[in-house]
Amino acid sequence: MSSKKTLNVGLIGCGFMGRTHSNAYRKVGNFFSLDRQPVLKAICDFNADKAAAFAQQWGYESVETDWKKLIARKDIDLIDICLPNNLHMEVAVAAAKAGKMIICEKPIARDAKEGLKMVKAVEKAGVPNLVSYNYRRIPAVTMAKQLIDSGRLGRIFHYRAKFLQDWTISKDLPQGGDALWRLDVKVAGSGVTGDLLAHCIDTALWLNGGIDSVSAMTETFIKERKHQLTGKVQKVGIDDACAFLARFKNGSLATFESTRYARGHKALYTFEINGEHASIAWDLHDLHRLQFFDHRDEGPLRGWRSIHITDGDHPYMKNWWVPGLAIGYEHSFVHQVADFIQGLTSGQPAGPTFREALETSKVCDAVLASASSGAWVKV
Ligand code: SOE
Repeated sequence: MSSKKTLNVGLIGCGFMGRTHSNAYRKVGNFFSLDRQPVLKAICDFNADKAAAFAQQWGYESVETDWKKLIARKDIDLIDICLPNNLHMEVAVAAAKAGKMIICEKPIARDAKEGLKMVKAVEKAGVPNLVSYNYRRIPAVTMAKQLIDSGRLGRIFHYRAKFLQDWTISKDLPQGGDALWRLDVKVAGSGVTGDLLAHCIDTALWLNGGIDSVSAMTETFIKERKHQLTGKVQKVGIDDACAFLARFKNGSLATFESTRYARGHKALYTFEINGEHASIAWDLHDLHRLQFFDHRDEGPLRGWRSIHITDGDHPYMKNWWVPGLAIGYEHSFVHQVADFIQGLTSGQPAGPTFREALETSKVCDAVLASASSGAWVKV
């Protein structure tokens, strides 16, 4: 048995994200040297059968069906919120008041107004907090951050990002309920803007600094869908697709695009950044590669390099296998937990904290405001 201090986790929500986070808590101590060991103390879900099956599958010690009871438990250090967006604020504010550390799934909340309440609650309570924008922690993306921060690209002129999916094209797909809450505006807050573009915006703010203003357009292609919970055909309130132009505070120009109607694309997140000296490009479908072009490699052999980010001197990689062996999507969540725990130890909190993630929600709000007014909107 390990003599390390424990980090007792109470996770709420047994969906897809509950699985990615649970996997991360289980694996992190095997691969990273940390001074705290996560313990899967309790899983919480409104549905008792679902929670019991999840506890069995992932090795949780106990089950709760009421998140208020979970938060009240003295043996829980960290509340992990893997719930639909409409529940983030209430749960996070209560968890902060109870003095718990919090990891919350993205986006921080349905909008920046709710997000701000969460920021105030965690800052008042002084509890460690993090929003789960996992793509920052894919080694190739972290490497992009290191290259930019080291000045390798020089002045940045352009930022281009896309997140494409195709899973909501069928008009027969209902909205609302279990796995489909992302289609219900009351629950999700928005469609692709808060769900997918939020990832692109988080990465962009991290890599390229703040966004000054945006000009956006959105579309809802299927106007009515049956609601899974009420059984009634109801108006669809989410944005199915969104594209926007942005001006960054550093003077660079950007385009962002997201849709759930790009037939053939399941989760294609890509970005490209063009600087004075060099450009970089990344693609989630080839996530362990970073494309890099350096103008200073002059001569007939100049060209784009495809760097396999799998060596011991690449971010996070020395913790995994031997050089050259790739890792995947789930590892970004393991890195997130490792960084969170290292942040507790060092006193330098891992980001994005709630306050940092609020910036992404402010941009999403500005994008939606611009799409509805047709005007440029300051963030
Ligand atoms: C939506 O399909 C979704 O699961 C998002 O909610 C996630 O944040 C994204 O990483 C993958 O797609």
